[in-house]
Amino acid sequence: MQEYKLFINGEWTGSSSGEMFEDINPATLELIGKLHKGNKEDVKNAVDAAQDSFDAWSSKPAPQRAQIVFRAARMLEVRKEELSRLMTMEMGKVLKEARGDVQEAIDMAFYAAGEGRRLTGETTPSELPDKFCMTLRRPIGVVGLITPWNFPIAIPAWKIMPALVAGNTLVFKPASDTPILSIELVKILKEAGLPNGVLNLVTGEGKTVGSEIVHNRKIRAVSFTGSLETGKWILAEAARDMKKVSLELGGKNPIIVMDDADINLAIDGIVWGAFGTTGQRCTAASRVIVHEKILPDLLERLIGRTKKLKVGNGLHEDIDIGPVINDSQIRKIAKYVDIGKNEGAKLVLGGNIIKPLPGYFFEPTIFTDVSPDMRIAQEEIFGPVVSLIRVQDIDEAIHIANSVEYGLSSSIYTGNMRYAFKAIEKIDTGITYINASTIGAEIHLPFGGIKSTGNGTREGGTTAIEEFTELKTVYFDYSGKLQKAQIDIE
Ligand code: UN1
Repeated sequence: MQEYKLFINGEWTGSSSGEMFEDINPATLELIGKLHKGNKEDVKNAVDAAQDSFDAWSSKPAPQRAQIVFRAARMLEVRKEELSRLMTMEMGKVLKEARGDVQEAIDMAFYAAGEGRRLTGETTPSELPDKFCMTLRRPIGVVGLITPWNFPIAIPAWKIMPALVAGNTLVFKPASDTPILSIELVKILKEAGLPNGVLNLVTGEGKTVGSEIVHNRKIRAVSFTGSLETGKWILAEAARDMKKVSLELGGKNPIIVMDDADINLAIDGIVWGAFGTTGQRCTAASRVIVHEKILPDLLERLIGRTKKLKVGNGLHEDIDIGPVINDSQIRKIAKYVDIGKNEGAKLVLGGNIIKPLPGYFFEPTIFTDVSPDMRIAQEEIFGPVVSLIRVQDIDEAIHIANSVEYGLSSSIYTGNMRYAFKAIEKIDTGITYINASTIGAEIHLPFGGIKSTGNGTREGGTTAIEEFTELKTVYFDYSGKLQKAQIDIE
């Protein structure tokens, strides 16, 4: 059985606790690796290594830093198929989606590498003569990264690649359900020429490793993707040291289907949005808000289509839906199905754990007659469960779309431009799709949400660099005399 160590100051290092934890394939329950369980001491060592390497790394010209990321992108391309298979075994998502996940990391690496030759600031005229004004970007310092299991390589890449190009040094804690993909990513970056100490990886529990990352005073920023509960805790704790925090948290993403929509196209989007990645995306479509005129027809066709989906081990190319990540997640999904039934929603398909299979498999599940205030229509389930809500018109649809705590993604199916633009203007989410599902974000556009989904930051796009830099404003006075802004103006 392969054993995986921590990566501190360029060395694979055993954890100081000597303890280990196991990585299980959720489709077969087979053990796929043993990992060192890091603790606070290990994080401190990682932080010290990151701090010691900061000066040299941040002084290296950005295009040269980016060159290392570019080389890593090319290595990821070469290893795409192998990494995708490993991801399906470790995380469970079907092979086609795992390839997409690796591709997203490749895209982000190439994109971030390009930023090495931009990292742009602004120049603007001064209000005074012989004075030059500009802004420039500086790295933040030692940055802590905490990533989830649902995108085992894409989300680490969203954070690591731009953070490195921007000149930061990193302490990285991957999710304990999917650490191996992160370890492979770190190996690639090392091989691509990343100097020792610039990227350090500590596997282990949130309550020790994650907590030390959040509390260590030498860490100046924390980037976290995960649950709302943990996100709130991080924000509150990190505030004590005035750390910069960026959060990507949950979603309760709606698809609105209007009466003029192309129903088959909408069903394609619902099935993909609700059941793709077994519903384990923060962008998953967990609510479908349907115009009453087309609801019966849509429901019948949706049930028909969903029944055809094959659940099983995602390594087999004919499988549509892989397993749920672990035991506690599958129990949580089953609990929400009970909650929905007790609240009076009508379960029209699925609702059960699939028993004869050894792994954590759950039937794709559809509820109808869901009212917007039910818990299944409000809380993030993170599983293959979708709730249908009936509405009479566009205004009611948008009102219900907005009636949740989260604000990540949303979608509307319609041919009517008035409806489409209303949705763009009025839906309170960071992302809105027209005639496409709630998932499918591309890395060169900002990704993130409003309300309880985040704290105002965005990942990807030009905002990827903003997340990992601080601005400096520079006034360069070459007049040779004292000039006072505001006061010297006549
Ligand atoms: C997430 O669910 O955590 O748009 C990220 C998408 C993916 C990213 C999802 N490209 O669904």
